[in-house]
Amino acid sequence: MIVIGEKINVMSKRLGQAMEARDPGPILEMAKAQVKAGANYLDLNIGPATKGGPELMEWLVTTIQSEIDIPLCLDTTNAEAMEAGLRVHKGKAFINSASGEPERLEKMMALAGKYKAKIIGLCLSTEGIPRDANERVAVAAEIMAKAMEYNVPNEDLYLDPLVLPVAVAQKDALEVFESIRMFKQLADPPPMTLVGLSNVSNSAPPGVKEWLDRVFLSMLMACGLDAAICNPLDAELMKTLKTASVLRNEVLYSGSFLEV
Ligand code: THG
Repeated sequence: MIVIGEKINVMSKRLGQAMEARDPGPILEMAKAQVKAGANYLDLNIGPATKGGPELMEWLVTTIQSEIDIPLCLDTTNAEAMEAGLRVHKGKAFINSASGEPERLEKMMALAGKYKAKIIGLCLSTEGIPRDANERVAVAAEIMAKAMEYNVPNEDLYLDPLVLPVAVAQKDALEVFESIRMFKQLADPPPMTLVGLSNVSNSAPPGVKEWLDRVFLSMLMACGLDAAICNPLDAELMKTLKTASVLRNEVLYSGSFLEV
């Protein structure tokens, strides 16, 4: 199970300001905290970054990788910013993300082929947000076809069903479980699966949101989920993940598995 730390985000007031000021301090501090807590990758979310996106992404990638040896998940819809980050990235990056939207799909998949990166395929199209598992699978199939065109192997393609907040789309969680199961049936070897976990608890109050994230993660892991963009600083979430990994026979059981 792959953990991608979500906390370096332009929407965060403190880190958004640090990005704008090119102040490495708060960003490196958050990067190190997430790695210490067990993140395998760090998501760098700069949003659409219409102004100065390439410079910002290049600065973030080099700043973090000059101090910490960890691969990154470059989270932007700006293809120029994506390539600027990939050009300086050490190791195998995640492109976050392609979608069913034709221009974004073409550009991002071309970058995945060129840089041998992993890529997230988000189930979102020009038709909008998919309503159920079938609509998600339809978008996923288009993304898989494009991946094949650019020689991106299924082991590097992470299909994301697009998680919606339970507060606004309660029935949708069931469609997300079904999507994960269906994605795994689409090809052999199967594509990988990923979610943005905390989307589910968006706008939920503190004390509730952590439980939504933890229980949702364990249910998704029962469906075969391979990776999550999530908050590794929630120690209980990380224990949930570890326990589910034992039950999936991926981590060896011992009476002290939660301590190591
Ligand atoms: N799929 C993919 N990428 C993604 C997402 C996804 N990237 C962005 C997002 N979704 C995942 N990352 C975050 C990062 C931070 C927070 C949530 C998701 C976060 N949320 C606060 C909360 O929930 O309380 C604040 C939210 C708010 O501003 O209201 O910090 O789905 N591929």
